Amino acid sequence: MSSAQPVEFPGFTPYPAEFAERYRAAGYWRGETFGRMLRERAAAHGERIAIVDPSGLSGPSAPEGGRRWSYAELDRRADRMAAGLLARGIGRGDRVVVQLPNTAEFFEVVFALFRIGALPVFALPAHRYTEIGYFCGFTGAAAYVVPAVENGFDYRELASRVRSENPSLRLVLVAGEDPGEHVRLADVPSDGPGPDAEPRPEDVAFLQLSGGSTGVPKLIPRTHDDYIYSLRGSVELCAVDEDSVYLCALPAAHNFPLSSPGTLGTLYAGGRVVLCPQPGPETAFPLIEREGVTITGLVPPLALLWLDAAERGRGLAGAPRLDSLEVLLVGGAKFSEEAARRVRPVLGCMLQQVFGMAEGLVNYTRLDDPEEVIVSTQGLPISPDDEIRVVDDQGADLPAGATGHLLTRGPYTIRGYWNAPEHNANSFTGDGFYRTGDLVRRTATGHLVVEGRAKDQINRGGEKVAAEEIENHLLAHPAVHDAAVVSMPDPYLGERTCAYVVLRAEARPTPPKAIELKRFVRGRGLADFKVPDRVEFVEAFPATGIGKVSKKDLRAAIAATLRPAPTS
Ligand code: AMP
Ligand code: DBH
Repeated sequence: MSSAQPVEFPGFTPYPAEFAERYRAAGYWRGETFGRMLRERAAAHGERIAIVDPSGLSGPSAPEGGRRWSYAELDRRADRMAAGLLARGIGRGDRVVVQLPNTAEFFEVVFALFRIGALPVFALPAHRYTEIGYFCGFTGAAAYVVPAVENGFDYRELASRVRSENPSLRLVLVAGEDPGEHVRLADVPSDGPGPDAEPRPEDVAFLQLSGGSTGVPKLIPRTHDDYIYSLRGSVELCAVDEDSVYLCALPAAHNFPLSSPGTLGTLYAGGRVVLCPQPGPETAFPLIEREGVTITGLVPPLALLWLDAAERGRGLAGAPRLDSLEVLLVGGAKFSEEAARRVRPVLGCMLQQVFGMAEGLVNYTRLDDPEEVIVSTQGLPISPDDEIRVVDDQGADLPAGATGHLLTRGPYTIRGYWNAPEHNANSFTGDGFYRTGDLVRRTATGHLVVEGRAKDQINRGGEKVAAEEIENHLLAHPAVHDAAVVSMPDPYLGERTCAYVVLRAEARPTPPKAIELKRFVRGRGLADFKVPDRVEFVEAFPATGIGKVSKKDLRAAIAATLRPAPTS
């Protein structure tokens, strides 16, 4: 098989040639691709288990304890799936929206697409009509892969609706026994010919999603070269090797469990991935014991749940033993120092904080950092060539210790969102630094501490909500004149969403109830985590000096409302 001719991928901002050369010369980009990576692992590890899937998607014939695919089997399945997809007209450069739960099929499909050079678009199981319709429309997706029914939601119906509205969508594949009017994923694999050319390492391998801060989610093009470098770096810093067993408890498509070091990092290292169908301790703990899990990653609210459950279970007869667990990664949102200190004594493993973003840059505390550093910072970048700038509002560089805007550029950080010239003008500096929207401070050792956020986003325990997106949905309600969505403090999730609403004059005599507005937003077919947690009606918004809505004042107002009244 030859390396393919370049395929035009309009809308992609490549790394400038001098940077690409530098990253290759430094040995970061080694010309690897995901397709070849799996082939090489299958040659090296053959019968070793790559993926354990304890879930029920596999039907009644599933062996006890679920399915176990060796590297050789995953490799073979990816080939057969690739051939089947090709036969059904999915080709190089095509976009395929993949919305699968934590099941083995996710990897079969994704590696098949990597081999073809088709691009997975990594949707989350929580996404609904609004998001999926947008992904399919904006990317001109050729196919959409879903489970049948998961957590009571029928994805086949969603697929039918999205398909009827998107002429580009030629194929809907259903991972389940009853595909409805669509095609059963299990009927796709074939022994036909594979792709006649391999994707190139510098090609875009997939589109990841941005948590975003604007009305429209942005798509993040990641190349084989750059992403595999971030895997290699992560694997080294998290000490993942052939003996590692990674529990994927968060949704597999999210960048954190995918790559930090995540499932793909673990497969890169020749280790074993155990898929956890639900992230709660009642499901995860028994799996940790049974499968000898050594490493996993959690967002802070889940880490708190695990800590509490482990504390309750300690010493109880029959409580699952977590002795095999060596490293717990926590990231996605700020992990409080207080909770961080509990990890080692309660779970008996190392804590590794991770501060990352789907756009690229990932920071880890090092396993040999002093305890104080591990509990109080969000780590150091993966690469010596991750350029970090902390700047003030005017863009002037700040010294260590000062809090400012984090800008970054490096060997695995994108140079632009896909097909978004206007956003790119705001999100990147002229010389290619990504404006993360995070407010950070550097310690004397260079460790980053996340101090806050400048971007207009609510971080709901790791699930990101773009204020503008929800405001737009509220504005579509006939009674709503204006809306401003802000974060409110929450002991469990860190932040929740509060929507401030100004009603139209004509709606004031019979104002809608808060619940009605929430229902309205949910009814627009939005991921559940984006529905406002609280709605407050006001006559007008507080204004800043130049007359913009002062979200700072709104945040202060809701925080004051929620604060318990002083007792003295
Ligand atoms: P996303 O753009 O959805 O990939 O989310 C990335 C964002 O999550 C970062 O820019 C931060 O705002 C936030 N984030 C990720 N990890 C951490 C962490 N360990 N501490 C604080 N914020 C984090
Ligand atoms: O929140 C994130 O997006 C995130 C957190 C930790 C991430 O993308 C990552 C690690 O790679």
